[in-house]
Amino acid sequence: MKIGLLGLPNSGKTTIFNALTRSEAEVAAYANNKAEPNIAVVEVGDERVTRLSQFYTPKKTTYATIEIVDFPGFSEGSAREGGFSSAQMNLVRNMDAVALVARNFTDDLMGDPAPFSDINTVDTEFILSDMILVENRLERIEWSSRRGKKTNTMEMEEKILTKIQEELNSGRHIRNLVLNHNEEKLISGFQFITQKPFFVILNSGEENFCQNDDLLIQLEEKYKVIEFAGNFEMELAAFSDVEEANMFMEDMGIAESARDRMSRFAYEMLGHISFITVGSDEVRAWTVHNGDTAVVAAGTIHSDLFRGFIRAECFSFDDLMDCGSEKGVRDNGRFRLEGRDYKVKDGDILNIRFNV
Ligand SMILES: Nc1nc2c(ncn2[C@@H]2O[C@H](COP(=O)(O)OP(=O)(O)OP(=O)(O)O)[C@@H](O)[C@H]2O)c(=O)[nH]1
Ligand SMILES: [Mg+2]
Repeated sequence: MKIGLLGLPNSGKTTIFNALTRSEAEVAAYANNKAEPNIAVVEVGDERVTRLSQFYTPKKTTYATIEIVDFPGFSEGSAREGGFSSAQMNLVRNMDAVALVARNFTDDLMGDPAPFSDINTVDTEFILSDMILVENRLERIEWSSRRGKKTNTMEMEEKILTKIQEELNSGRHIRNLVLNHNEEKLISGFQFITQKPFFVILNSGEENFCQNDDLLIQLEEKYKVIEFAGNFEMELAAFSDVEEANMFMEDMGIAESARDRMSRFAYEMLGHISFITVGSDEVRAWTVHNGDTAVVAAGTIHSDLFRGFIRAECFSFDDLMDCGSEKGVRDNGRFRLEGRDYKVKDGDILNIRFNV
């Protein structure tokens, strides 16, 4: 899963990137907006994987991962030519979800925070960038049409793009349109930004963190929101003494690291769940969509397991903890054989039987 951090210059994107990834990318007021994005892969903290690793003592333990991409400031004009480069724009379009970082701290240079209008500025820019794609494509279809080269597919594309154009013109995201499977397929190549899962990271200062109930309620009427104390959490992430860091975190009223909160939030938002494979070689977490079947889950491990799927041997993490051993799981009748259409649940431990 790839999550892109986007927002106005100096909203604290790089600060949050550092807090999430324990990196030390340069944080600076008015850093160069032509800068390359920072990219890092973070492990999704998962207590179950940690416990299973202690249980099976495998050679290797692999947590699920999320890729975080920290983009340069996205402000008025970023969507147009001369703003974000086409390489940067393509990278944005390649994200699975977009996190809009909004400044909620007072800054000497930027003054008092204005998260609503900041979000609006960036959001308008997202809409504009999708509009540009739609218009370009519609123009090309029109061009083909004039030369008598308009295909049936183009005709269908034109219909759906016109619908999308209306939605964008009214300031709404493509995500809100109800599209059928065919329409989804026709437009998937565009990778529209406003079609992606989208949430706001409210980047609060140390002085006002956790005191923004009214603001959060207002924001949550329109957006999914998670609050971070970016600067504070970046400093915490750099602590080598975990206990000391935990003490500071507690004082601030933060229950979990920024990375753990973000992972949980993103999984819930994107409807992702984890299943786990265990053994003496490796204990490993895998990510699938809630509702995915056993055969799809098998396919995330390897295409051979998808092709040759026979059945899934299955029990849950809780079953194992309750019964104390795999034998205990069997003796208590909790060991299951599931077919290809079984809907995988969060925390399932699967062993795929296959034959190719
Ligand atoms: N007080 C306070 N300052 C912060 C916080 N987060 C970031 N800053 C400051 O804001 C400035 C910009 O932070 P960055 O993280 O570089 O912001 P950015 O969004 O990555 O900026 P660009 O990459 O230039 O768009 C720096 O001076 C930070 O120290 C915060 O939570 N509280
Ligand atoms: Mg930055």
